Amino acid sequence: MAATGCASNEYTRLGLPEPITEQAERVLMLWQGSWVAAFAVGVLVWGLIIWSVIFHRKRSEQLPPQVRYNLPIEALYTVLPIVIIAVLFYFTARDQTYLMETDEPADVNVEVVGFQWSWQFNYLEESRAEAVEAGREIPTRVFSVEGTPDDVPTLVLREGDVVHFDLSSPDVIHSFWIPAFAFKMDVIPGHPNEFQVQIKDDVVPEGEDSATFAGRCAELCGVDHARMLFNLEVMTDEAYDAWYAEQEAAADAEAEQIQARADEENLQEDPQSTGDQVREGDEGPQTETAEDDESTAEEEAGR
Ligand SMILES: [Cu+2]
Repeated sequence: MAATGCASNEYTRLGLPEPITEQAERVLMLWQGSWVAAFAVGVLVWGLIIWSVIFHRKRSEQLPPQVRYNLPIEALYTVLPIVIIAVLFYFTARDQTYLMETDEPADVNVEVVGFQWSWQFNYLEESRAEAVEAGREIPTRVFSVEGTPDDVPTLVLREGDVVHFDLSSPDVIHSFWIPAFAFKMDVIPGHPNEFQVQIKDDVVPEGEDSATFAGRCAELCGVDHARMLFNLEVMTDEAYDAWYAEQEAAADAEAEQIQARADEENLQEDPQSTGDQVREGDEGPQTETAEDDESTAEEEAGR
């Protein structure tokens, strides 16, 4: 079973989806290893039961010798489960440490914002930890992909990339889950979570630009929880570069537009303030002096 496990087909994966990250590969090994261990224990127990049933059936009316307190057997009953649990614990702890590692320099940093009820993927120049280390409070955002329950967002990643995820939520606890990662992590307001994956090299089928996978929220977070879906699109080098450049250009264009609009509003504001002065002047020479004094007083109080 362990040998066929390496072939990784639908049956040997024992219910897990095909892994698309190195980390998911490790999760699959742990999953299969646990089943092999459980199956071995099962075979032993079933074997002993069958052996007892066949070779120690009731043969006469005579009561068999009554024994109790067989010390070696009692010790075995205690020691064996401890050994089994210790082995499972060792591999679980070892793999958990590996899955939570974030030391490797990432090719891309994505901030995942889970909100009621969709997702926002912010592509960053650096991870949150790197920004804090460099003395900046928040990392610089390159562009952003935001979805709604009706228009599910697509997280785009590149084959072979090390991807760093920073998770955050503005409202309640969500859970960021991509089944093909064999991994999910809670998205908790006020508690920054992070993890990294290495996307495998052979995710996109030969001759195609990308492969699409499902993503969802795995934490009941409110009435529209079931609509918190998203897609993961893993692209080839070329397709990803083109997509990334397009997003960057769109973000730049939008920023320019916002800047232009802000400039326009500033220009409009100036004549407005002149208008106020004109109106004050219209009210007559007596009140003008009084109001001028008042406004000077207000200004000083404001300072
Ligand atoms: Cu949610």
